[in-house]
Amino acid sequence: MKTSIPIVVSALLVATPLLANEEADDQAKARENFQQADSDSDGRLTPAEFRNFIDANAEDGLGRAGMVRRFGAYGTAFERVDKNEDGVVTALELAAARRN
Ligand SMILES: [Ca+2]
Ligand SMILES: [Ca+2]
Repeated sequence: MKTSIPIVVSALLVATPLLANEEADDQAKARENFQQADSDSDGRLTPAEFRNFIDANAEDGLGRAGMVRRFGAYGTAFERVDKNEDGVVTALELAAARRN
């Protein structure tokens, strides 16, 4: 029964896209973009890292990122997301901003 685990895994991979809604898909992309933009991997985005994050999200057509990029409104977007005004943006702050 060596093959039973790979079969279960591939069945899950096939089923997942049917179960996932578009929003969950976007969130997964945004999470991936966050990790890539977070160049020092400290889980927080500096304004420079945030800019890369927005650009990546804009490429993927996520949320308002395209608009932020078009208008070069990175600073405004950063300030809006950085609720505790500590100069870095966490995944939690981004999640909170998405709900608004
Ligand atoms: Ca960082
Ligand atoms: Ca913050």
